Amino acid sequence: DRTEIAPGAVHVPDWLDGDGQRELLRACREWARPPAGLRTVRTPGGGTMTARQVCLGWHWYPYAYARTVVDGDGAPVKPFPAWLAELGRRAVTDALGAEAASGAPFDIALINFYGADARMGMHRDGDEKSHAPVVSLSLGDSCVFRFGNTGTRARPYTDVELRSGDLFVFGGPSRLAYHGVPRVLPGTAPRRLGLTGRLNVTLRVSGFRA
Ligand code: MD5
Ligand code: FE
Repeated sequence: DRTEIAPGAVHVPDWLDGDGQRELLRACREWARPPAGLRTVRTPGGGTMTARQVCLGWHWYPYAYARTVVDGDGAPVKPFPAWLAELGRRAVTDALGAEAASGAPFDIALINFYGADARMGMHRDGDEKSHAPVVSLSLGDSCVFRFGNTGTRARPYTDVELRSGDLFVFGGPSRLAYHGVPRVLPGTAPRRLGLTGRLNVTLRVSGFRA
């Protein structure tokens, strides 16, 4: 089951089965621990993001990447594991085909945790040097994911409900599209997962020199 929302933007519901979701959640809980653990992101304008975040491979802070948590405890960013790169390659292959998955390996993960009231405003992800596809995996509570346009932050939007286990891949002309998470749907997580709130794991190719 695979739906192309826009050219290169593919939603694959239920891509991770229950065991796959539990395994990824377990890893996220390890990554969330200090040092270089889950943190609140402060924007240059003095605001704070409502989704909290932990990074692997490269540390994102608005609006650049570093190797240490420059806006937090200063610790070296946690390594990006080989198994996660393999998972990402499988995801791109399933969504867009083997050719789309043949480039440089994934080397960044941004993991966002959304409580019931967290949101993410419309933005584009332009801080990576590579324009390789981005992989998004959702765990826990469902959310409304808003997919927009490349040239403007404004409407029209396509709203998609993302559920625990869903895969979304943003490639080709959709890589630089505006997108956001206007709301989380509290209490919709699978009971057996044992997660209150929503986790999103994005895998990216930096295009930076090691
Ligand atoms: C989320 N995270 O659900 C989303 C999933 C972020 C972020 O937006 O920046 O951490 S990733 C959605 C995404 C990534 C790259 C491109 C596009 C969407 N897109 O072109 O629509 O927490
Ligand atoms: Fe984004």
